[in-house]
Amino acid sequence: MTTVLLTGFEPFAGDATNPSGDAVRAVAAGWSGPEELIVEVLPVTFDRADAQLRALIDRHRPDVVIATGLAGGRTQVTPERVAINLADARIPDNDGAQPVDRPIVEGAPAAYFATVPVKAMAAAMGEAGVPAAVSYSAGTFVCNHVMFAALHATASTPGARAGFVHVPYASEDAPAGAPSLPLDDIVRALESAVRAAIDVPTDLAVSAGTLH
Ligand code: PCA
Repeated sequence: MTTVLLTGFEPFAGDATNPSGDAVRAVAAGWSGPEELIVEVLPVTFDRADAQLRALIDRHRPDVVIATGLAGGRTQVTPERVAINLADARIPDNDGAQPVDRPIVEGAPAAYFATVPVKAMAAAMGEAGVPAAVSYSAGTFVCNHVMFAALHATASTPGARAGFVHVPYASEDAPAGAPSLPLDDIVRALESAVRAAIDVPTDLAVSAGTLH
């Protein structure tokens, strides 16, 4: 039986909601299998999110891990191509921690590429009618940290895949003037992304690159 771990985040930076946490709960509510879907909402703290994610991976041994988080200001749903081994926090996390220039895992590679098929995921989200594009930076805050931790934890498990999807604000809760998508669209996009991550064995051989 294929097991999928899908995570979102609790609110942070003074926001009342986080669309990633709301969306993964909705994906769980509508999931009809046949794969086993484990859904969890992680705290926005470097240390506790890392520990919780590793414990979930140890306990469930998922075949596919997809973590998700909010990238306020983005206009599209964005599968991330790369996680870097660096924590450099512009704002404190929800425990007040604000690491600067700290490796996530001492001695680990400088970066990991996503092992889920990011181009196929973006294409699947587009086909579901939701604007989507591959992103080449997950930032240096808790989302990048969790993506790096997921890739590090699954690096030596043959066949295991891991990745991260950043979502825009949900229209229902977006700050005035911020780009957003209806929460239903974010939910549909994540369902399509999870499905592609399970079903597509080799990523699309098309460019999803950027000039800057
Ligand atoms: N977004 C933040 C952390 C939690 C979240 O939802 C980030 O992009 O790092």
